[in-house]
Amino acid sequence: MKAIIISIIVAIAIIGGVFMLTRSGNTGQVANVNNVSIVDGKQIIEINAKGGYQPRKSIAKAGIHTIIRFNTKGTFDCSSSVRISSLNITKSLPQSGTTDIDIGSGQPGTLKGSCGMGMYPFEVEFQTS
Ligand SMILES: [Cu+2]
Repeated sequence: MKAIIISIIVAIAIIGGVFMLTRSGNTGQVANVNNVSIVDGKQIIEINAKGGYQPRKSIAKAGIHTIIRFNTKGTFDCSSSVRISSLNITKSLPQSGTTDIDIGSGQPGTLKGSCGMGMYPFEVEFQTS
């Protein structure tokens, strides 16, 4: 009887562990898939800025007028200062709110950005269909 109870407890612990692992894996994926949308012919890439950038990497379509929308919410760290050097863009974000950065039509390839000091990176991969 004791052995059965112990094996049930062990089984629950294993299932719980697997469940937590899959769940955290899924949330990461959802963030990557759902942050790019096309509204009125414009591509909008949403990135959360707080203690770094989430998602770190976005996949978008090349050749479409694109806006990167930064969301801040109580952001006091230096991720509130965004830099995309290849486009000569530096932008200060408010502590809370949304800030749209118009980057024109995305060129095929990877666009890299970071915080003002360069310690939090993010990138957008523009793919040709
Ligand atoms: Cu920084």
